[in-house]
Amino acid sequence: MQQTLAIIKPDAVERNLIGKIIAMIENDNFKIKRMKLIQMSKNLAETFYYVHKGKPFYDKLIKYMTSGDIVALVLEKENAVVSYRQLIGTTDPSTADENTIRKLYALDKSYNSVHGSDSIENAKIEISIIFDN
Ligand code: IDP
Ligand code: MG
Repeated sequence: MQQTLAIIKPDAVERNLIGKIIAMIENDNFKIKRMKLIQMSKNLAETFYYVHKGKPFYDKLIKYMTSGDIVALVLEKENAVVSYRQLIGTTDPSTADENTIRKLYALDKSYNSVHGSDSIENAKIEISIIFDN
């Protein structure tokens, strides 16, 4: 069984979408192995998004991810990393497939409601950043 890290981002928590998003995750047969609601510190957000440091959207991203509560989840399923990326859709909701979380709920490419790990290796790193702190 593979694991991936999911985050319900501040824009979605603020709009009371935790339940709807978790229902989509469970309906897609993921098992929730760990879950917590926190507000990310600047330090934690910078550690989590270190790969994006220097990109034009980096400062806005850190501000967004620390702006309110998030829900972090460790999800388990066969092929969890790819399967959850399919469930969330593309980064920009305007190009996301119908019935994906981002198509349904994301506001735009910046405030896109959810995070999902992009590889097995990054899933392990991200789970430890969020849950070993
Ligand atoms: P992903 O979340 O689909 O893996 P990444 O490229 O890893 O997308 O970017 C991380 C996050 O940074 C995105 O989810 C989004 O919140 C933000 N982001 C990415 N690209 C842009 C952009 O071009 N403009 C503004 N924000 C962006
Ligand atoms: Mg990414």
